[in-house]
Amino acid sequence: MNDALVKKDLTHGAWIAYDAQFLAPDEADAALAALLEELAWEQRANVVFGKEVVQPRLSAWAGAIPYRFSGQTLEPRAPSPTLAALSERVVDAVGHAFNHVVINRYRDGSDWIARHADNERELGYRPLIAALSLGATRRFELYRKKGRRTERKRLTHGSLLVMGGSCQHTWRHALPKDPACTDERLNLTWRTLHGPPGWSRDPSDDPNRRERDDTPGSAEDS
Ligand SMILES: O=C(O)CCC(=O)C(=O)O
Repeated sequence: MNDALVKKDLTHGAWIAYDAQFLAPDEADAALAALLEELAWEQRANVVFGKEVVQPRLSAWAGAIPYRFSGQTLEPRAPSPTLAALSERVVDAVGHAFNHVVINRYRDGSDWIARHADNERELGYRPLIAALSLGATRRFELYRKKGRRTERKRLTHGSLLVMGGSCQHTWRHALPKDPACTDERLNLTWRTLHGPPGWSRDPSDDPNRRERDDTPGSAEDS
């Protein structure tokens, strides 16, 4: 990871790293305008207990492998030119071979994403997730799965946040509504899919259970 990404340890081997100025303001402005224009935006639905629930945001994506989460599948899609260029920069900065990106478009503060973890088996053990924010500043929250520990971060235009270690197994994250926010925001999250939906290196091994049971905590962890 490059030095501009400042790392902070959470609990139980989870960490985040943040670079507020990953893109210069003019680069971030240009990327935002280009992505709004280039991408094919959809309002998709999750399937929860057999019922379709329309997502409170728009989305787009790119990757050569289908990605299934929340009861829906994102079929393979080629990246737009701006997305391809941003992917190269993120791969370089983080030093990790990401191969899939999901873009969430929050039209204003009434769009949001609920608490969840990016922990599908095909993301493997301790996945790295890199998230670029463009547009309005919004409050991002992380919550320890057990206990009450919370971490809040204001994600600004052009910033890059990386989540790593056990973060997707021992913590959840969300972008809550913000009634005061009237502007649009894009968030691009890069991941590495090791295989198609349901892939696992060892089908008897559930990384989420392994982390819950085995991850040592320090005296300050809750
Ligand atoms: O918009 C954000 O900052 C969070 C997005 C997110 O959690 C996700 O795409 O999994």
